[in-house]
Amino acid sequence: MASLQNKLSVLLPKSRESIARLINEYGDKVISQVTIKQAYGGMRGVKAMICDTSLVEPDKGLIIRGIPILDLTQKLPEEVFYLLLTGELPDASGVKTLQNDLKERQDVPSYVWDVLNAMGDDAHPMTMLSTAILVMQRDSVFSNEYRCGMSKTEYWKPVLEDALRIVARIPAIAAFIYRKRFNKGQRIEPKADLDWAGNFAHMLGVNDTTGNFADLIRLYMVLHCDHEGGNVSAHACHCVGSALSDPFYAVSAGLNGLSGPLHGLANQECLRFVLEVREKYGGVPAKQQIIDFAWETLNSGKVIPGYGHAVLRVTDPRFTAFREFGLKVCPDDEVFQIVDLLFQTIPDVLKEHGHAQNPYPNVDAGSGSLLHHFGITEFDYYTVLFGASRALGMLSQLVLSRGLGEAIERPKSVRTAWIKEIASKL
Ligand code: AMX
Repeated sequence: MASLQNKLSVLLPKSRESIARLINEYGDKVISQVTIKQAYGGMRGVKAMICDTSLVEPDKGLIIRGIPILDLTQKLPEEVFYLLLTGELPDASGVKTLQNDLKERQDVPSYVWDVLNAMGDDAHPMTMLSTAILVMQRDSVFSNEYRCGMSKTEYWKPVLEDALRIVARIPAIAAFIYRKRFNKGQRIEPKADLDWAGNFAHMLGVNDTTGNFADLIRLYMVLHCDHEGGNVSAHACHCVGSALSDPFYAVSAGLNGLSGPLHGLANQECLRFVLEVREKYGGVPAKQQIIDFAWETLNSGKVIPGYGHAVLRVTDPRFTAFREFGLKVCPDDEVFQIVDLLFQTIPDVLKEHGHAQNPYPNVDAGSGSLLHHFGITEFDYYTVLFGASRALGMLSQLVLSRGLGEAIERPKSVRTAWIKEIASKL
């Protein structure tokens, strides 16, 4: 099977031509409208950007290149990376070629360790991850080749090269951040015979002889890899990349967006909530106690972490995948049992409360309990795992954006006075 580079060399020119024809023929047709509420409300639902890697359907959840995420849970993250980029799952030789491509690029420059070592003991792990990616910008192949001059149709090639370098190195960087920031000991070298996420699990240094932890990291990396183009991290990466800032700048920007508590940082809040329940009731509470605790939380004006979503209106299939993993691997774990009890009770509480448009769990409701089961109890680290996975989606979107020749982003902003004037005339 063709390498990613060869496959995209065939696919991208064809896609570019068909998009040029589409714009030529239908460029003036209207696909969306914007209301005043949307302009102030985070542009929810406004259709004004392109993302071919994945789609989030309110009643189905994440669909990657036409395949529902629950049909991809047995795949390796590198297979899903290939799928995101090309629209096809690789065969065995395609996976091997990609794994070799990543292994050739996995050595992290020593200055990255120096920079991370120089960061304070209180640096947030996400700041460390974003900094590590950004500091490697000096070696960007895209920036270098752009300086030397190249055709616009060739941009995607060095962008793909930078993307492969980031993907190849991110497990070692993320694992180092865990070990350094939480005093877990020396950095662990990767093994030659392991897959990308298997190596990630190995370098984290979790003591597990069953192989279940490596499977959890593989699953985690698949489930968080992409979620359309409009979420904060994907959009930040896309916007920065549209200025032809190289992938190191763009992914670092995306990771900074992921660090917000309404986005990727939410997963650490979820586990905190579950542990609060355990602490309060000295273990797994009765159903009625959980319901009472949920009402106490809501009545004090707080949200129930892990529930609700801006787009989804059903149980997030990624939560379902984590729950199934937990039921198989750690059904007797108290923390997992509380997650399961919350799943059985919170949707009805939120429906009765009547505020949340989606009373069902999102991806963050369950993932922390599984990491906790394997001894990764430092919640501040969880978003780094999310970020390592989301880099696959951000980079796929970036390579395709350059391959399709997308323009620099420049939507028109308007003043409140202008909106008031328009509104007064309606
Ligand atoms: N608990 C209590 N109230 C909730 C709620 C929850 N889990 N989810 C939504 N609501 C409330 C909102 O606060 C809002 O209240 P208001 O009318 O008083 O302002 C109302 O319901 C309507 O909100 P919405 O349209 O249903 O949600 P949204 O699109 O504005 O926000 C989200 C989506 C995820 C930020 C919100 O559901 C939330 O805060 N959930 C808890 C935090 C969380 O789990 N975040 C993870 C998101 C996934 C991710 O990106 N990682």
